[in-house]
Amino acid sequence: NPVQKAFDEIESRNGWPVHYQKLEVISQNLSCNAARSPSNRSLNRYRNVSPYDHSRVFICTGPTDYINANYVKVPEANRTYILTQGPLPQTVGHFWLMVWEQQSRAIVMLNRVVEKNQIKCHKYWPSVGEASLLFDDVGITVTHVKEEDYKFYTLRTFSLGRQGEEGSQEVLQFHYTTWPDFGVPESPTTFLQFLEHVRQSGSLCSDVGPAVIHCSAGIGRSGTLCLVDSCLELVHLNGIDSVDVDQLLRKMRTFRMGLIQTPDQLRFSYLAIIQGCEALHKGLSISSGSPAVKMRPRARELGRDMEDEENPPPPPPRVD
Ligand code: PTR
Ligand code: PTR
Repeated sequence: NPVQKAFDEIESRNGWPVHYQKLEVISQNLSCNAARSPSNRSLNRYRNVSPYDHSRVFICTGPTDYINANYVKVPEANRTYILTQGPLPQTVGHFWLMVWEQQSRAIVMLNRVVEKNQIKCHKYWPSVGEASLLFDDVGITVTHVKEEDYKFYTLRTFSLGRQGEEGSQEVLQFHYTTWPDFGVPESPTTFLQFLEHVRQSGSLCSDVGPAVIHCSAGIGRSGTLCLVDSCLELVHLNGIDSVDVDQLLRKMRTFRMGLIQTPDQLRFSYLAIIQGCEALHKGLSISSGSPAVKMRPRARELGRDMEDEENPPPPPPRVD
């Protein structure tokens, strides 16, 4: 298995920082003009994280055509993802309008609203039992339909509607609540269970609109998830020998800058790919067929997504 072989080789010489740095190249000559235009500047969460013009997602029927989001396309794996920053108070309407226009079936959120005592993302959805939220600037209404808690993530279902348009759209939000920024999940096992659940929902399939993947900047954690998912899909379609993890990451970085932010996130991607691969090889699903632990509704603490790292949820068990 070439991925395992590369992993062992890098691991044996403590080579992750150097290996990661060698990937950080290119793309500097791709323009980000829309992000820098005076009317759009306040729509970016971070000054150093901008969408490339060539792959940015346009909003077609809104007050602006701009959002800090890119398509990341991996046609050989039949995947197109939208990667975006965690919405700001002034971009929440734009965010939901993008989900509506793109007919996305799911939002995958990999950060918490508050991390290290700072707001990393505006809470853009209504809580359980709360009234629907109406975003006036875009005419979108978001209603909370249901919520299920798992040990390391929450799955919410929303219903979207738009003033003056027919019909409604059901959108799932898979919210992984235990992944620190610039860090990695405790083990690949729980992460693969999460990814398996996203995949089983059909939200990543090419017959529905692209899933919207975000964290705070929409590059580090989001990039990790997409790289692992695409590589495992390639393994499934063409076998492990067809997969060049580094090469695929380089390619994905031409769609959105900075995907995967640390050597350890890259190492974690390799680990998750290797573990998912072993399960596929045995004819199992990527998470070895072991389902995520579901919490009884009573066990849920209110406002968990507002919690910060002072009181993190219990760490996952180490299985590897
Ligand atoms: N200005 C921040 C920085 O470079 O530190 C931008 C940033 C923030 C980049 C978070 C990545 C971050 O992580 P993630 O993409 O996982 O939210
Ligand atoms: N927060 C990062 C930084 O400015 O250092 C964001 C970033 C990282 C931006 C890498 C671009 C990067 O380059 P590339 O994706 O082309 O390797």
